Formats: sequence, structure tokens, C-alpha cells
Amino acid sequence: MRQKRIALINDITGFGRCSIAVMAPIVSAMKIQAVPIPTAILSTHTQFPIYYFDDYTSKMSDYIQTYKDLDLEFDAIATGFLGSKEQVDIVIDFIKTFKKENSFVLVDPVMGDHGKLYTTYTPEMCMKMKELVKYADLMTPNLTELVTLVDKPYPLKLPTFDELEDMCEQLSKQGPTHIVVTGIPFNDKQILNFIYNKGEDYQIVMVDRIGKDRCGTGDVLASVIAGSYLNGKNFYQSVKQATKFASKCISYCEKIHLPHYYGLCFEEYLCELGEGL
Ligand code: PXL
Repeated sequence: MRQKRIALINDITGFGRCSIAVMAPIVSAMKIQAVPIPTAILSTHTQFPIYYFDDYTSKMSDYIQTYKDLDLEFDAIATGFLGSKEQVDIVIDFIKTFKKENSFVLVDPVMGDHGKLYTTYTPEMCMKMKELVKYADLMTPNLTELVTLVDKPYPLKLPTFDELEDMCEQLSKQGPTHIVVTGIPFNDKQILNFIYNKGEDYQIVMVDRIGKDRCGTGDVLASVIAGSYLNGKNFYQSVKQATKFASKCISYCEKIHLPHYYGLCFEEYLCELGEGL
């Protein structure tokens, strides 16, 4: 017997609480071994006015080769921020090598937010991201990422549930069985998370809107979902746990007036993630 193990293919960012710096402690708290595979190394994330960005593309294949030589096994693979279009091919090769019958792939298509793509995101990267979708079992796009992946413009008003379902169905036809569209602004007081499970009715998880949007929320959600799903919960339960945990962290950030781009103070509640496992 061994512990569950997840490969985290994502960037390492020093300050700002995103990606591996968030995902590794969160899944570890859920008693899962985290194996970081860096895509880039940044001093702060790209929402800061300045950041140092070291693209890791040219090193990734050698880094991964040792895992191939060691015949390592992973129960899950979670991908996030990718620093170049070549990385998508490296990630696809990783999935082809390491995904086993009982393992799953979670793709968080970190591309943009609020209707805009991140500055590091080129049109070629968008095209490549569509290739990665084919290998996903679970996906956690926000609305900006969902519309980009299904070639729709960012909507001027809140899409209807039927429209969301149609877009998810279109995305699901390319790969993922389970999709949660995270952080959709529903009204002044609430945020909608729209869950699509292939062949089933959609589900909704509403959460209170607490202050303004915070960078890194998607990373916290994706890690709790990955950890919870790997620990045997179903997708809905995993999303529920993730949104509840993120809300708690966001409330704390508001309480201490943390700047919105400093990420979520997940450390405050990390121990609670291991309870009841
Ligand atoms: O939280 C998503 C994210 C991850 N990694 C980097 C980012 C961002 C969002 O801006 O800049 C480097």
C-alpha cells in the first residue's frame, strides 16, 4: 500500500499564493503526496505590476524523463498555468505516459479572467489549450476560459443555465466528463458555480460574494476539488467542499484587509482539510 500521489504541472510562484505554492500544501493536508512539475518560475504572479518570469519549457522533458526511468505512478495529474505553447505537447506526452486506467486528469485552463486573457497568453496558446482539453477528465474553467475554449464571445450579461449547459456540453464532447464553471458573478450578493456532469442534469453551487474577486481563488478551488475527488468524493461533493473552504479563506482575507492580489490565506484553515478523512 502507498499514499495517493498527484502530479502538479503548474508554475512555482514565490509571492502571491497561486499554483503549486497553493496546490501542494492543500493536497498534502488532504493526505495526498504532491509531486511538483514546474512550468515556469515566477517571483510574483502576473497580476502584480512587476514579476520575474523564468520559462521552464526547455528543462521540463529532462525533468520528467527521470520519472519515466523510475517508472513512477500517479493517481492523478493536475495541470494549471502553462508558460509556452510547447509545454502543451510536453504535458500531453506526460499524460499519455502516466495516466492509468484508474487515474484522472484535472485541467484548470488558466488563461484569463473577467473577459480578458492573461498577458502571457498568446492566440497560439489558446489553440494549443484546446488540444489539452481532449485529455481532461475534470475541468475547472471560469467563464472567460469556458467561452474562449468554445469560441464564443464573453457575454455582456449572465448566461442562462441552458446556455451554460450548452457550452459545457460542447466542451465535454471534446474530453472532460465533469466540468465546473467557477466564480460566475450571479448578482451583487452571490457567486454561481455551474456543474456539468456528462449525461446528467446540471447542478448549481451558490456561494455568498465576499468582497471583490481575489487572485488565486481558482487555484484553491482546483486543489480542493482534485484532492477531494482523489479521496473518493463525487464531483459535486468535491466542488461543495472546495467552495466552502475558499469562502472561509476569503472571509479571513477581508477581515485582515489583504490586497486582492495577495491570494487566499488558506494557511489559516489548512488543518481542517485533513479532518474526517
Ligand atoms: O492564479 C492563476 C495564475 C497562476 N499562475 C500565474 C498567474 C496566475 C494568474 O494571474 O499569473 C503565474
